[in-house]
Amino acid sequence: MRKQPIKSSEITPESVYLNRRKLLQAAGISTAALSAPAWGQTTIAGDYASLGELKKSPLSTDAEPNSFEDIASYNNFYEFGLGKSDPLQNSEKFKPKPWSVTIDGEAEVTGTFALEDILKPHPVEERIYRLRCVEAWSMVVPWAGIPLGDLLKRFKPTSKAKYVTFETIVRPSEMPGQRRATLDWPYREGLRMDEAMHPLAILATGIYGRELPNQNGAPLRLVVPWKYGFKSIKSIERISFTETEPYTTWNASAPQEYGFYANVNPEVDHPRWSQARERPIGAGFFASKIPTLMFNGYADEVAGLYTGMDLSRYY
Ligand SMILES: Nc1nc2c(c(=O)[nH]1)N[C@H]1C(S)=C(S)[C@@H](COP(=O)(O)O)O[C@H]1N2
Ligand SMILES: [Mo]
Repeated sequence: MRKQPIKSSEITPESVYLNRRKLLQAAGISTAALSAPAWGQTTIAGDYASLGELKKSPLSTDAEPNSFEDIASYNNFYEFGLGKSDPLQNSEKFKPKPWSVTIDGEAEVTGTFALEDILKPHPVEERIYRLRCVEAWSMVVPWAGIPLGDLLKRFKPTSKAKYVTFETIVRPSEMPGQRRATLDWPYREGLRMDEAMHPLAILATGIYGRELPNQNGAPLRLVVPWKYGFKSIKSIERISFTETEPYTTWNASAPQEYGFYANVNPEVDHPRWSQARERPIGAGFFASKIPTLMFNGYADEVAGLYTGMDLSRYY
């Protein structure tokens, strides 16, 4: 009897698999499209409006980005269902335009603003970041976005503003996942003020130089590259400044599994699996996992935010 699970190398040697993928790519065949169900929604970059010339950010990783198809067809967005292809399949009816964002809490400037108006003063940059999901997969995404801190400062947070929280829109008529209580809607996430002001944190409005697909969080989503993906809340309609640590959806649903901080940390395991390695999406299911880096590769930039904190306790 076979005691060990079948090794991937016995089924499809990695090199053969990768070469097959390269051959298909060279022939102009998208491997994502090949694996998409025949009846399903597909997605191509050309369906989305271009954002024009973007400033390239020196804060980008030099890792090779995933394809547009990978990024826009393998998603976590529970408002549209729990499966990775559900957000693409079920988000077609979602209307990200027109959009407004409410700013409230501990700030001098509060109110509800049209999205165009709050974004207007900020030049959009391209930031290539690795998104590391708590489920131990990752992908590399060329985001288009603006530094979060630059936008927040315009609302003049008061000295009482110690945290900033974000809420996803609630629209069950367009978001079928919200018709069931799979999470406590609205999806909520938060950052400590100094984290929110860090130049690496951005609000994204696009991928691959084009408007955000619905399944990636149109029209506005957070991206915090040193934290697990669940912090990067999608389709934001409210931003609040608070004095105390805010309620956050995943932390409230399973506090032993999802901390408030959610910093990528290969040394602190999830209670049900190791966080030491990750599976890059798009490399093929049988490709080797790669090591996860402390703070997702940004230890030099962000470790100072957590000096003196026990990261196994504040996970
Ligand atoms: N509103 C909302 N935001 C969300 C989620 C969600 O279910 N709802 N999933 C999170 C998780 S777990 C991840 S890994 C990222 C995935 O972003 P992507 O689909 O653009 O790769 O979105 C995050 N933001
Ligand atoms: Mo995630």
